[in-house]
Amino acid sequence: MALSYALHTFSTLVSTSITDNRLTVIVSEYHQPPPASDQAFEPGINSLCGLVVLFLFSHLGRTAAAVYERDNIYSRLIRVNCLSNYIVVMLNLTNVSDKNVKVGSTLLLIQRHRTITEEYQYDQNISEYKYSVSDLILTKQQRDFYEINGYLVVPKLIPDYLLDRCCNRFIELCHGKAPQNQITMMKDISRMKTGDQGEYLYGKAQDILWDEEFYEYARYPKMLDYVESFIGPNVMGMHSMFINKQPDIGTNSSRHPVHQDLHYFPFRPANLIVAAWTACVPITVNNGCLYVLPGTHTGDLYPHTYPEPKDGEINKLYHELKTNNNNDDPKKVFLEMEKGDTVFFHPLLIHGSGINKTQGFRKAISVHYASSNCNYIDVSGTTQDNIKNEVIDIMAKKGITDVDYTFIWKHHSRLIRGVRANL
Ligand SMILES: O=C(O)CCC(=O)C(=O)O
Repeated sequence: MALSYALHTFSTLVSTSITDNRLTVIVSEYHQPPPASDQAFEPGINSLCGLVVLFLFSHLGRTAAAVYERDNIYSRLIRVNCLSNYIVVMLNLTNVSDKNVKVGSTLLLIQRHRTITEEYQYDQNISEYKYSVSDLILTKQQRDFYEINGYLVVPKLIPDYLLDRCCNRFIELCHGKAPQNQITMMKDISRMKTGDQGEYLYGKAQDILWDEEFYEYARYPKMLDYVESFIGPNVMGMHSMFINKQPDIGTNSSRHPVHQDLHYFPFRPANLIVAAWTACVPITVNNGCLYVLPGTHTGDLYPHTYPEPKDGEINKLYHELKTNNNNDDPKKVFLEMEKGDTVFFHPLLIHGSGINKTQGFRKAISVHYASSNCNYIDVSGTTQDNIKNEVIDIMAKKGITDVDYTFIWKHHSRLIRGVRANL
């Protein structure tokens, strides 16, 4: 059926709205007789008038809907799909007075509500998507941008109240007022020497997925819709942290040197892994925003090691790309973000963050998601050997010996959506 005709079929689209996972569509005045050339359409009735209200639940792209009928139209939902910038709703219409009389199938195209700004430029025509699996929630512009650049900023994705709860939980943890359970509290190397306490001492809370406050962030449905678009429906949280970048005391320890996250991960394929990183406060170049090198996700995983001491003090496990001459790279893009803005990025994307030159705390929260269809790999003898051995040594110092690297990952990870497969 020609789309133009399909659009014609419902002559008036009264309104559409999307809240969370619910799409409400109100259409009225179904009255167009079908064109004679359309063989698929068996009219039965020449003119129908009425009002159809659809409530589509769950995730767009999957069929799950309740259809409300009014007047003389009985409508049954056949399919809902996302196509480029449109939501496509396919209905089967029947005369309500005689449900056996088939009126016909109808395609309804609804311009997608743009929750995302349209400012992203994309100047390449992508014929085959490699770094994302579906357009469940992504517009074409967003998907193309991620494919080309390896990252995507979604403005205001996470609500303030949720981030405030995470910030409060971090402060409670800093003061021993919340159960630590699986969480590791990481101290800033420079602040350890000054005898600071609380928020001034702790730079990070790691492995936070089993804390119910932080978990609300990790499982936020709209964020998972984005994650699912990148890696598919079986979503595991593999690595998680709340990052508190303290004011730098002149040692540069607040920087995060340039690196690729895949260096840390003993699972593949890389394309089924994505990071989500959300600003909990306004983040600028001045307080040490993230920077990225667009397009580097299409390259290899490079060797990493600790930076030179001359570059300043460095926190534990903060490895740097060995061939680090990227600091003055003209392609470097600084991601200044508002509270709630979220950047998704590929694990091969080269990135880092700057020094906090302000007197405030730069706070962010992040989860690395992977498809549970990924597989663990043995990184022995690869460029990842050094990080594996270092993590195993840290565990041994805590009294946990005879465990392999994958055990540690299995222990901290959590299934968040879909089913658990290999990880
Ligand atoms: O939050 C930051 O400053 C850096 C985070 C980062 O680079 C990472 O988690 O890979």
